[in-house]
Amino acid sequence: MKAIKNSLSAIMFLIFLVLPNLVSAAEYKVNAEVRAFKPAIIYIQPGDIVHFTNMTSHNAVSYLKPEGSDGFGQKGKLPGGSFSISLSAEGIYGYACEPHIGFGMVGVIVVGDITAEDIEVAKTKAKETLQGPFKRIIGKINKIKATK
Ligand SMILES: [Cu+2]
Repeated sequence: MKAIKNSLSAIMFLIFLVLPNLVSAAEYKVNAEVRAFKPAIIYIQPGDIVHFTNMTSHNAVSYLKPEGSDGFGQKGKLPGGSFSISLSAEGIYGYACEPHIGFGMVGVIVVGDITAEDIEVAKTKAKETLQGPFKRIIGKINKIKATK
């Protein structure tokens, strides 16, 4: 009984440690519609959570990511019904649904504050690195706005 009480105390203590982080993380939803992500562009803060829903026949793989970030998604894999990500590195993430890239099913997640120069840098990088239909991500980057 004492052991249980001690572990409960330990768990409660951990919850209090973690709680402030949980509370401050905002949550966003990106739904995969027929051939598009809705909303296709979102602005979030580091540590916020993005839920991708209705992903049964879709995936979301980052093809453009900030320096030092691993990005998200696994090339060639469908994640299943839904999945969630949390991004800590600030910057511009451009992603695509691989099965529907031909239809322009792409999106952008902006993490933290970005300047007009950050957008230009991302655009240049996108033009240099994206191949074929994945260049459609550039069209979405053209629509994002500087936040500082
Ligand atoms: Cu798709």
